[in-house]
Amino acid sequence: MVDIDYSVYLVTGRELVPPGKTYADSLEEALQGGVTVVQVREKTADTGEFISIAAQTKTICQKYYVPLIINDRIDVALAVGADGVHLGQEDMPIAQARQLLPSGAIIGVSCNTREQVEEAVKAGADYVGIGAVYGTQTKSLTSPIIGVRGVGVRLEGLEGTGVKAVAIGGIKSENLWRTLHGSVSRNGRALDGVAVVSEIVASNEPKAAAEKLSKVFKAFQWEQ
Ligand code: TZP
Ligand code: MG
Repeated sequence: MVDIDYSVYLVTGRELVPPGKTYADSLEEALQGGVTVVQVREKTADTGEFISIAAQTKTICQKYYVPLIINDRIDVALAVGADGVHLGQEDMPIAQARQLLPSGAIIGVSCNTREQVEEAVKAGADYVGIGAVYGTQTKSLTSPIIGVRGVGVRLEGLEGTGVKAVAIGGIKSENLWRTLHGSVSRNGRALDGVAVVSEIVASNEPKAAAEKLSKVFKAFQWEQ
């Protein structure tokens, strides 16, 4: 199986796309700027709409050889032949999702606590989404904000495993450097990527926004 590059992980938010830009244009510009994974997150669409947005997203992602992940919905992932799913703590357990998805499918899990990270590892997740790191306008949070040190503590739960980690929640190019540095665990485990919604989607220049994130991430990796 190919190694996934999680470095600049875009989570969609169609309602945040600025007026005058379409969802498809915004997404394509973001991919041109260096987004490496796309997750379609749809909290308001009905199933039919969700499938059609996911299918449209897949067509665009394929042009850039970027994997497509579907938030919450195994059925939507199967319907469009996505590369994987992202599950919340309240969604289907990983073991069941694995049984339904084709072999090699990517499964990611949202984790707020270190215990949740350890559970996700045991259950066979491919990656964890750790957060929220900072406050965010994009989602009304139901779990505590953990801060960069909090991310580091959760990364300790991944040491010695092949499970990847991205951080999410309020990440911007302005805070990316300190987010990456401040979250390295005591034993040197670092993030594999950062997931953002508004920093890219709400931008009038999604390409430049993605480029900035990508550049900072590459500089960080170079140092590791
Ligand atoms: N999960 C935790 S925070 C968040 C999600 C989906 C939203 C992050 O959005 P933004 O705009 O990057 O802060
Ligand atoms: Mg969910």
